[in-house]
Amino acid sequence: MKFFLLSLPRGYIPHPMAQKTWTRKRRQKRQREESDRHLQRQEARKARQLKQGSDELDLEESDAHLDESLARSRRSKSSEDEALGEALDGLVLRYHRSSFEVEAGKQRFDCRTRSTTRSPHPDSTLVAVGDRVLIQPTPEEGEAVIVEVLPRRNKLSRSSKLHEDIEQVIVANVDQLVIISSLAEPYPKPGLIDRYLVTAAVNGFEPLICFNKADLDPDNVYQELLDLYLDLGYACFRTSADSGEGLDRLRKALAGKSSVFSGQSGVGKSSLLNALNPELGLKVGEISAYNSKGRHTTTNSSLISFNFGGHVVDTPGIKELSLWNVDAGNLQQGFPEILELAEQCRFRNCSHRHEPDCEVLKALDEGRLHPLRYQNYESILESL
Ligand SMILES: Nc1nc2c(ncn2[C@@H]2O[C@H](COP(=O)(O)OP(=O)(O)OP(=O)(O)O)[C@@H](O)[C@H]2O)c(=O)[nH]1
Ligand SMILES: [Mg+2]
Ligand SMILES: [Zn+2]
Repeated sequence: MKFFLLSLPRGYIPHPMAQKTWTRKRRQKRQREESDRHLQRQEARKARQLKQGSDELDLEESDAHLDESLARSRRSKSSEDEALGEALDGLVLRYHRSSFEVEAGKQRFDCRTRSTTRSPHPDSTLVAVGDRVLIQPTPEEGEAVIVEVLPRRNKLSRSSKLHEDIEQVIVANVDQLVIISSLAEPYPKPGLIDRYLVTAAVNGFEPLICFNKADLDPDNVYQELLDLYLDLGYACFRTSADSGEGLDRLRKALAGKSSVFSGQSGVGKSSLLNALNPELGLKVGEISAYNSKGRHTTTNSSLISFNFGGHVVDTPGIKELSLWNVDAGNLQQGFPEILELAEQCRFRNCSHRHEPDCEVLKALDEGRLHPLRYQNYESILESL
């Protein structure tokens, strides 16, 4: 149709109906192109936002939020040539609205990044909580610029929901990953626990599993689940921020270490931290705030020092953990019992799903491998 119209002789006056169709089609095409351009702009903005910082990502990102963050980064860009003070070593405590709170010596600075900020990790979140950085103060009291991000010892990452190929670093440089689950409101999600265990094994964290809200499970309904992880050799805790059960033991495991608390929203991460160290006064969800949709009370990760030594990063609740850097080859590191059985499989690269002489499938059949763990292994493998 397009070619037909284009090849018409000059001066040809189309039939009014044909003219109408032609104009409508041109308008539709223009609208389509405009909407494509809008989508591309939105995607690019989201990608930039994701690379900036790792927080607030579980929350629905409104366009207003993205616009605000862009306006701020423009503002910091306009002053890129201002005089800067001497470089200081700093630790990133918090990310909030495109600005990083950094501790350097005894001082705290409100820091921004620049287009020239150097980083050894070009393909991941530019600055994450827990990062060691070099900052240079600006003439503005209490403000500084992050000039360099130092190499990360390890990192708790996941792939971004919006862009699977972007690494989102939730926290960097911690020793222990404390997987917080609750025995009720919400009920434990073993699938999520196993995803965390895989992340911990692949990224070199010591995993601790904490089952909170023990006061809501007086009959020990989940004892079998706790025993399952205990038998596998993981450090497990049954705690209650309300009654104080298990807190002494957990405090001992955290003292002097750097840890991160992570888990679903509403499981009691912030409540537990307040109970462990009452002066913290972290904001917690209102009583019975939990509902099946989850409520995000903590909206930004922050690094907090314990009064009994060591520090911890309290993080916003997550709904799911999309694994980063995990493939069929290293997945079994999070399933040590499967890794051990795999040594006796006929094939070295056995996936333990359909291969002949598979020791894992045999163990599953004979009840030597817990079906829940096999089910989670298989479902993670399928999701990779
Ligand atoms: N019964 C009982 N309730 C608890 C316990 N710990 C926390 N809660 C309640 O659970 C709700 C959520 O607690 P938060 O500490 O805000 O949970 P969170 O994991 O920090 O949640 P996000 O910040 O949204 O990720 C609050 O109403 C707490 O009072 C507990 O051990 N027992
Ligand atoms: Mg919280
Ligand atoms: Zn096998």
